[in-house]
Amino acid sequence: MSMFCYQCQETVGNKGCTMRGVCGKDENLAREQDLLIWLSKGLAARAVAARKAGLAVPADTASYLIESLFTTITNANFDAEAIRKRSRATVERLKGVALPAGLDLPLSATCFDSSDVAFAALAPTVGLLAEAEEDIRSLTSLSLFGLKGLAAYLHHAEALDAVDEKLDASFLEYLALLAEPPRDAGLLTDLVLKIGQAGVAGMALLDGANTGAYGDPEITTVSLSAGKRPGILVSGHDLRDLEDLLEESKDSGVDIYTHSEMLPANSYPRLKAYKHLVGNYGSSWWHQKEDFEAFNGPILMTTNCIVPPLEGAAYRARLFTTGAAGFPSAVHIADRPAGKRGSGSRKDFSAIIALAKTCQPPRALEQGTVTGGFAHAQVLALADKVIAAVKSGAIRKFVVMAGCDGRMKSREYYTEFAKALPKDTVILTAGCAKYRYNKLPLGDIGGIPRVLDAGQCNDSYSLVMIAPALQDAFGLKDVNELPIVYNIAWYEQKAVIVLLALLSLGVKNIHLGPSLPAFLSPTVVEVLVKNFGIAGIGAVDEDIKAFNG
Ligand code: SF4
Ligand code: SF3
Repeated sequence: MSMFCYQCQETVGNKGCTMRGVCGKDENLAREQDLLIWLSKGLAARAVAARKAGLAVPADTASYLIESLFTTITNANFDAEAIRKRSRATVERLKGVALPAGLDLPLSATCFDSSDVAFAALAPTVGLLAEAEEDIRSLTSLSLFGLKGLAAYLHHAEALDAVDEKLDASFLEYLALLAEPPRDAGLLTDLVLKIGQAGVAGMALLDGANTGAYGDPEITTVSLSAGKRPGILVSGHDLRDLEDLLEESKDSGVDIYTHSEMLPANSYPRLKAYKHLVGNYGSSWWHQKEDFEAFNGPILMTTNCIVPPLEGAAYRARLFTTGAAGFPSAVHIADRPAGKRGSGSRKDFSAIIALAKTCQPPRALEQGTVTGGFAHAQVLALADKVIAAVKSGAIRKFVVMAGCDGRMKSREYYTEFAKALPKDTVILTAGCAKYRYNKLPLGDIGGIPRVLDAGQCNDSYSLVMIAPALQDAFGLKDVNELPIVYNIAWYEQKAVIVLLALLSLGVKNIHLGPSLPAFLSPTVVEVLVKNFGIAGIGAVDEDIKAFNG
């Protein structure tokens, strides 16, 4: 075994990637990530200890660690050198946090040697398997992966100037705990639920940041066809990167298209006001080899999910990354100078715009439109209509089918499931899972589309908000009495924090697929089944019957 990673749904045999990741991560990158995570826990532990002792800690410590964790989520960053650089910077930060002598700290909090020799000796010893006891490893992995998802939300919020110091302090505290976790399943289960609560707060913070900056998403018909001008394709989740690019390219004669998780950007009033944001191109992340090849112009990856391009792929030279995303052969666009949104501080995307002008327009992949913009404000604006439809029996059930898409054949289940749902059912979705059914002709119920797309996985908060609003409207005591069922598709760690957030809110009987996470030990699964009614997925027709039972 030259590496071990089991953080995503595509892990080999639903056990673990031990030679090379299905995602394309090799053993070298896996070790660099293990080391960065280990040092990050150490820096968190040191910072928490220093604060307890009343000593100063650099104000940007949480922000720095949030970006470090985000960098290690599945398909975000394949640049081992960039990760190594970050590990070195973490060691420098460790040295910069003074502590009173005699404190008993974990080794990761006192690692002051960032030489290649020291790192080479450490890296193979600090991965997930360093924890030998299966249930402890399962609970600490669940906590770590939840924190990675939370880090993504907090990082996006911070890009829009939304920071919650209390939440940052909780993030540091929980990460610090993982540096030397308590060997007690009860305490670790509490930690998991606390991370879920922080997840709700983090999602709320990001929701406020997105809607504050760009307005509440509104019902929008998004074109899927290709125009005649050269284009730039923007993928990932970072809205401020998209805004910077839109602003800088507005008079360039180049069109901007969204890809995968950037599709919901088309529904924000202040983003769709840019006339050269012309629509969405292609499908979810794992189709990018075909989509990017056909696009002809430059592609900007603002976050996950990157599929490593093959050596000879023509689009390789057109691939750019920025922020937490990275790929060794791609040009990485540097961070913007410090400065709030609106201050004129922007990333410099001129190289991408210049390249686009030399490229052919995109080749048309499809025609038609999709409709989005059903975040909480828009759904609640339709509340009277929705409630009347439920009361009249026109809508009998809502099915939350949020989450991720992925390449596994077993995910065809979600297309078949959406097709087989009774016609009086409405799908609430968020995340790239939607691409399994958002282009199907599923129709509407009295003008309410049968697929209500709340946005990115980052917008899952909308789904969290809609349930209590309906609960109030129907005067129900328990959110679990609502005609809402949950059939969630997961792939990477942002889906983990969404799951923990839902559990912390008391949502029960969530179905999770296409497979249960490999990092859940049989005992942890047993606890989740007993306390929360968590289940996997089965055959489409049986699941439809069970959901409607
Ligand atoms: Fe394997 Fe997923 Fe880890 Fe990649 S991220 S190495 S596919 S478990
Ligand atoms: Fe998708 Fe990667 Fe999770 Fe944002 S883009 S939902 S998988």
